[in-house]
Amino acid sequence: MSKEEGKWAAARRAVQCVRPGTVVGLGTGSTAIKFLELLAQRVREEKLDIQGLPTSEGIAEKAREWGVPLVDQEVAFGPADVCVDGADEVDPDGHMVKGGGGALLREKLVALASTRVIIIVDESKNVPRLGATFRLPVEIVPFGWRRTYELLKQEGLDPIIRVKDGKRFLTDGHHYIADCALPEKIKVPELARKLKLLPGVVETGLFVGIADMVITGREDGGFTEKNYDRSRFRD
Ligand code: A5P
Repeated sequence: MSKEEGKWAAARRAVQCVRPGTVVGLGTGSTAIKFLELLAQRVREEKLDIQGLPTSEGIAEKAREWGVPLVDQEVAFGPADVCVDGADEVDPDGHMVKGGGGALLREKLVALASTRVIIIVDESKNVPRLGATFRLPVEIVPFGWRRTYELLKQEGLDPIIRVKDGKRFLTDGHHYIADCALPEKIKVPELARKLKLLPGVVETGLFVGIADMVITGREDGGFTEKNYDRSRFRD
């Protein structure tokens, strides 16, 4: 029994939601990769006819390795019928922090090009407020990064430029990530909009009103599902 079992339980439920003849958004992270493994199994064993729309180079590579056909993005970018992805935090309104793996930009592009977004998490990801357990990843352009960093600092977000293997972490889009601390009392939709307006900010890991359903897998192998009406958050 572990978090891992919770992730598998959520992934098992999500893979049942995939229908033949559809395009499936493929999320990134340790939970989403479990979903991909199960999806690949269905492709192999049931000859399930789907095409994947990957959210990172890493997940695209795995999909190819496991025999899951991918959409040719030179021809079309989705739309995907369903996108299945993980999250770092989910609040009671279904808003999320994502980007722990650095794939937030592509994850948001694919989620917003999907008819239905299913989020798969273990119980540790459900939090009373965003920022309770995780910093908010903000993707910024390397050019002039110090200025963007200062602007984030002025917002009271205590940014830390992400470092991996002794070097500044680079996303698939060759950008930096500033991991930010979220103050206790924030209005999530307002902050998401405000951060997008800062020069140098490419995207934020705040996913507001994007999840249609959150599947939480439990350590005992069971799961719970919660549905959200995301039309409430469309401008
Ligand atoms: C990747 O950039 C992230 O948004 C992941 O979806 C998120 O970090 C969840 O990852 P795990 O499933 O590994 O916790």
